[in-house]
Amino acid sequence: PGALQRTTESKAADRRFMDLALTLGRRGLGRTWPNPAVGAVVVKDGIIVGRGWTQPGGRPHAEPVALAQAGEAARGATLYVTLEPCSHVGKSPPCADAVIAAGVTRVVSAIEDPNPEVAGQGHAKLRDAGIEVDVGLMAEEAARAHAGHFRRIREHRPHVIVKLAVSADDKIAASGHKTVAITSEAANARTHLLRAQCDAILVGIGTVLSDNPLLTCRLPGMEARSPVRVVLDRGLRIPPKSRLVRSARHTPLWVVASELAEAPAAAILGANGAQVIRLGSRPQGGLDLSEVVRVLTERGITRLLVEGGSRVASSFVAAGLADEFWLLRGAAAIGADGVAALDALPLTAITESPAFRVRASESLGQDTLTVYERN
Ligand code: AOF
Ligand code: ZN
Repeated sequence: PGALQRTTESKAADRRFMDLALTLGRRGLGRTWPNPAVGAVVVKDGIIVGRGWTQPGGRPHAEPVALAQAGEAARGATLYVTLEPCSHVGKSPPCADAVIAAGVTRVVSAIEDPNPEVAGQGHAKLRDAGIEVDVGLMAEEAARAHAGHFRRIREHRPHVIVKLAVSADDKIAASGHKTVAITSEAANARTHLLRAQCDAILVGIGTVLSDNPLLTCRLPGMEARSPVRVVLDRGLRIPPKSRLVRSARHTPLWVVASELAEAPAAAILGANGAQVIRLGSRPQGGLDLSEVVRVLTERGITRLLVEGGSRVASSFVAAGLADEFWLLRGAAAIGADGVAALDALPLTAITESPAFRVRASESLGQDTLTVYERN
């Protein structure tokens, strides 16, 4: 084959291996916080000799896992990695050093790590060691996969996904906030998968009082992948007998309250295994969302799922804190007396906003899922 055809073939191969690295990396979503979920593939003479992804809790990093699997075969091989290999001595030695020591001769890296401790120095270190380094392949996909890490570093807040299930006529409940089933099994399974891929899931106290939700991931075999549950509960009204509190020893529960909330209520929650996080109250009384996302970031949360109710969802949207909006629409209508989807805002604030675009659209049984993404 001619040189041109060879380059076309190797470009396609590079894409295929990076795509695999991205798929492997996504396995860690929701489990690696405060670290990003990175994927890595080691390829020698066109054959995959090592695969790795960031392990639960964020360590080991993806590269040493893939290199260990490759062993001696890493010598002269190419490493595909979804984020720049780290150059800093953190809780583990730098991945860049491990890549050099393993004898890798080419690194294909999707994107630079904005972490100021890395920020290009990982790539530089590899180049200084004589390794060929190509940066930028599938960068957009990688930025999406690492959105939580990027926002945490650059904006000091998590990547926020607001999820809302509405009826065919855009209502979330029957009149009087009576709960009705809106979406089917298939849609519920999809949202439980989303829960597993987020670090924390947040609801308002109103939702807890009306629905008594558990907020765990209940897909078979994935129960251990439930996110941290966060309740915005200024006055500590969460009932000690709620399903959330009763399961707090098993799956973490953080209750965000005002500094003015009563101490005995906090003590009871603490005795049940929940953690109470206290924030200063604003004069108008409500919790300040920018404070809420700040404490969650300090605690390491990079991907936050906001599941309602309509008051909480609309306040995240109004505060400009919604990065993705997952709209599940059921097949049945509730009627004009039902509760509108976004408390203070119409749905069109997102669905017709030039600030958002549709990233994906799929049918789930009778329901439809539309994912909006901030431009
Ligand atoms: C990599 N590969 O798989 C991940 C990276 O505290 P440490 O030592 O675990 O370092 C955390 C930082 O390392 C994190 O903020 C991010 O910049 C990077 N994550 N780097 O080379 C990986 N997860
Ligand atoms: Zn590393």
